[in-house]
Amino acid sequence: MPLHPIHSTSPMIVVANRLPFIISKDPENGKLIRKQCAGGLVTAVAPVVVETGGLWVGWPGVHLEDGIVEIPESDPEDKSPTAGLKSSQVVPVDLHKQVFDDYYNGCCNACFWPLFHSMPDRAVFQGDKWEAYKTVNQEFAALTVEAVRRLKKKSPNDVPLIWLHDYHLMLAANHIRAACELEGLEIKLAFFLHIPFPSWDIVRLFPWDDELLQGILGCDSIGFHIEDYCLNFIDCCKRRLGCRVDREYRLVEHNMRTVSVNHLPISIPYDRFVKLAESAPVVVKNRAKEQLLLGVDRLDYTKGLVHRIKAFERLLEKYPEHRNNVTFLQVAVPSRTDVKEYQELKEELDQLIGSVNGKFSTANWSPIRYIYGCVSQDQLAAFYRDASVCVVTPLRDGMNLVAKEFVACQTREPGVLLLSPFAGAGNSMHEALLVNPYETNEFAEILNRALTMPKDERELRMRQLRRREKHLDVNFWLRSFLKSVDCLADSNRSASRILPLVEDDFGHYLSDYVNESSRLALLLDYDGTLAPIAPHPDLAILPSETKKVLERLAGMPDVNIAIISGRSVENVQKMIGINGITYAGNHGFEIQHPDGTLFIHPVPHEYEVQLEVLKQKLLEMCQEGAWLEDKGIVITFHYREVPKPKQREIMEKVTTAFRESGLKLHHSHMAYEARPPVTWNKGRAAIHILRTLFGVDWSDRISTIFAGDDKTDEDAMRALQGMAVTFRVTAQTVRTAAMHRLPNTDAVLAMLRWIEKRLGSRSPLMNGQRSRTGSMSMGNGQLSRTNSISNSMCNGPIRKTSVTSPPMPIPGSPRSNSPTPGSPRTCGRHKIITNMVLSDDDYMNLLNKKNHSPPRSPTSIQTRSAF
Ligand code: ADQ
Repeated sequence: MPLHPIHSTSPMIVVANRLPFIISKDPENGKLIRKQCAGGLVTAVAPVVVETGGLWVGWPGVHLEDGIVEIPESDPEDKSPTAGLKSSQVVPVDLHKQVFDDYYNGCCNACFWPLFHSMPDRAVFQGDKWEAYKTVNQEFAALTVEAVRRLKKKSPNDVPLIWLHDYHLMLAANHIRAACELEGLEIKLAFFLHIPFPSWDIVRLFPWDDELLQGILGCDSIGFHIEDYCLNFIDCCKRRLGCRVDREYRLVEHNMRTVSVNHLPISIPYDRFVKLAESAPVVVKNRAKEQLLLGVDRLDYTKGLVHRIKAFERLLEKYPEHRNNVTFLQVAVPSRTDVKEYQELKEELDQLIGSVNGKFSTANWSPIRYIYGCVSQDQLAAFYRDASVCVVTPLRDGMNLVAKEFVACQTREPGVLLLSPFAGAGNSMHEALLVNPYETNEFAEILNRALTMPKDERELRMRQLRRREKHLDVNFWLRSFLKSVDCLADSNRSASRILPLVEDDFGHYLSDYVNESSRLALLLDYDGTLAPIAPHPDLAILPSETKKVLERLAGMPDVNIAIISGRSVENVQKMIGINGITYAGNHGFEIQHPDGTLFIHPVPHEYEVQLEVLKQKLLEMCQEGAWLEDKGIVITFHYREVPKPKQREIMEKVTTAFRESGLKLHHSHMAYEARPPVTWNKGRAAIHILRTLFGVDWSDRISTIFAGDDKTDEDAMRALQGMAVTFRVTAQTVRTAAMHRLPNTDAVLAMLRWIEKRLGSRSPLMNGQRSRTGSMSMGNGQLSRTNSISNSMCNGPIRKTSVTSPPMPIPGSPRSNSPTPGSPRTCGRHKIITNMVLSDDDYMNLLNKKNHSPPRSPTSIQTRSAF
């Protein structure tokens, strides 16, 4: 138990890959027994779980053929920190052997371990292993929710604190959160990473980085060892996910929640190590003048063992006076011994040690003593106590506890700590001699310096190191963690929240891109972007304030607004009701320009026939609140209002109807949609609109902003990548190609207001007339045709048109019947252009033009407000 017990105000559920002890079968009677494993984490955290009546969820360390029936109670003689943990407080996660192997070895060890240690060449990215990782995380999550239910049943008023540990469980949080929200179970969710969190340059190599980051963001509070890792994480959230962040207060906004990111340097049970060192018998019998260099590591390629032995070899070459007088004792714990890479590392190390020993050994002295195995805590403490120099030189390490254990055990003649700056510990243990393990010569020099350091300097350095580690021990770490999640019994902490997004905040996103002289194209989705989502499309009303700002913007010179919606063009126009802007309906299949030009993308005749059949079938299914929205060439079947228990049945029926009619089913917000089977979407429609309005070189001259909330908007975000600033309005865990995320429609309004203010000095257009549409330099014949029919037409309200497009052949169909391209048709007061589809070459050329690039996310440190 810690000397000063730490009280948590919440019962704690620890979720880690491993249980805090190892379960194995007693070879004599076949009964399950607990074996201790006394790491720092277990020592610090297990007492809190015991004290708060919490639970520990984890894998027991063995696959038991007949499944785990019951976790054994601890031995009455057990004095370890987990002794008080009753079997009823342990939730074992029993996983299928193959799935576990894919998750643990295939994903955690073969991918995350090297990647997070900034060794991407060693990382293996495999989709099936990632799937196994997801499955196992879900399994852990399900058992954690079960644990929450158990605690809630016992004491309904408690809010359990769930603490997820390490890179094995980066996706569990959102599953836990979703299940608990559904059942109304209040919880606190925290995560701690024991390894480094690398920079964006490394994280972006992981093919599913967005899922990973959003998985971690499922927690309320995230902990890393050092500040650098916190800033790396925040940077990734900003650059990969487009989240709002506050670097100064270490906050990230995601799904309308503020997630706090804390640097919590882990440490050791300092006093326990001091006691061990004071009582441990001498195990290394040195000669009077002999000095002991010590290395203690898991045998892992991140620990820099090969580099260390090479530096020692260089020391003996350069400073022969150390021969016969200095011994290097390397203790290496076997680790991941079934993995080829680790077997190869062991072979390399064996050979290197053999070669150095062969080169320098004498009859009475060998330069390197090598223990490949675990040593007892007593023995370890004695090594630490009696070593002259401890060499802690990982190539990369989250923290490294060995450095701290050595310092704690230095109870006699003070030694020297050599520390790599690439270990988290290098960040705070300033009095250690820092050494870059990659610089063999320099390394040898520093080894020599450590071995010859005068006593007064050693004393001074060690005293400072010990003072700090005593104060910042593992209990301090635990207290800091509990404080960061507002669960420390004897302390108050006012949680920080990211300030709500306000108008001025858009300066960070847009001020480099939009200024008073910009020609601005504003491309906006309607539902969920301008108007809040409602139970029925007719109820999704444009807020009056948004309408007013849009009207004023539409009246400004050099501002063009286009609304690109999944509604029919007539309907979206009716919902918005502003003149002088472009309306694109049916995901851009119909585009109505303010000058009256109506573009309708041609659709195959077969599609129209199939659609008619499907329509009839779907109409028959319009029961129990389901209804069909007929938008012409697109139809949408809504089932939002269908009672929950009936939804699955109706979804199956609809899916069958789509399959039978041969049409592709598109899923949107609680609805299914049939769309023409042509390569046209909001992205191509957006480019089409921009090209029509501004000419083929629009991206050189126009500042373009796109905002949308839906999956269909992603097509536009992708198409406009590098040519526009894009926003995804979402409060969900979604993958997006947008540069930034906005939480809701209010944020879109704030953006419009900011733009209005920015362009405020412009005078409004007279009579809503836009002269420039016709005066653009034209890219090709098609465009000049569009623009030649511009100003004189359709200034009044636009009439509903019932235009059917000419049949377009399905490629390969015997009914192929190409329409005559090029000639605009007239229908009422509207010109209808049917051949405005960009060729793929044109389209690619356009995408490749990036001269007029929108600004990338700023990376400078921000203060108060979040970016
Ligand atoms: P590890 O990579 O395991 O931990 P480290 O922090 O050095 O690295 O901890 C190793 C532990 O193993 C120490 O407590 C040490 O005493 C013990 N140990 C090493 N060799 C031993 C031996 N031969 N016999 C017995 N015990 C031995 C991960 C991260 C680290 C981070 C910790 C804690 O990689 O960076 O410091 O988690 O968060």
